[in-house]
Amino acid sequence: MISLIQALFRKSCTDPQYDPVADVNKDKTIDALDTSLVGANGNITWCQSKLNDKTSPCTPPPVSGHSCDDLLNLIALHLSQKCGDLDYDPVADVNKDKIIDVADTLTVSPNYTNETWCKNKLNDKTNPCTCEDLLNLIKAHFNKKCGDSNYSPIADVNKDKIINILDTSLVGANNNITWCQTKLNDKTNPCK
Ligand SMILES: [Ca+2]
Ligand SMILES: [Ca+2]
Repeated sequence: MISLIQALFRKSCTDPQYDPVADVNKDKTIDALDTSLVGANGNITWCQSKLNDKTSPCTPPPVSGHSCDDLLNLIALHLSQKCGDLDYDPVADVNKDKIIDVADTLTVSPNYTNETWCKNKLNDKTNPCTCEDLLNLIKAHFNKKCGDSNYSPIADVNKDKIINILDTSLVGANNNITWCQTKLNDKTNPCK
C-alpha cells in the first residue's frame, strides 16, 4: 500500500498515472496525507479493503438535469388541479390520471437523474381531459341551437344544429382523448 502511494506520489486527478486506489483519503491528490492515513490504520484487513476501493473522486457524480427540476416545479405549481380546473396543466399531470398530485411527483422521483426522460415528459402535451372539456362545453351550451347567441358549433358534436343529449351520448360512445381532441378542434358550423 505504502509503496503504491510512494510510486504515485504527488499525482493528482489530471495526471494520467493517477490511481484512485493510492488516493486513500480520496482528496484527488496522492500525498503524505495518504501515507499517514495508512500508518494510522495499518492493519492488513483495512489495507486490503483500501486496495479494493477503486472509487475515484475525480469523476463528478452524475448531476441531475434541469428538466427534472423544471418538471417537479411545474407539479408543485399546479398541485391538486384536476381536469376542468382553470389552472390544470396536462404537462404537470405526468401520469395523465387527470389530477396533479403526489402520484406525479412519485412518477418523477425514480427518473430524477434521467434528463432525457424528464425532457420527454416536459414536451408531452397529451391532454387526458379532452373528453371532460368537451362534455363541459356541451353542458355550458345545452339546448342551444342555430341562431341562439350562445350556440357553439364545437359543442354541437354531431353537427345537427342543436346541442343536446345526442351530443353527450356521442362523446360517451367515443370516449378517447384523441377523438375528443379532434372534436374540440372542429369548428365546422352546420348553421351556415
Ligand atoms: Ca396525475
Ligand atoms: Ca347536436
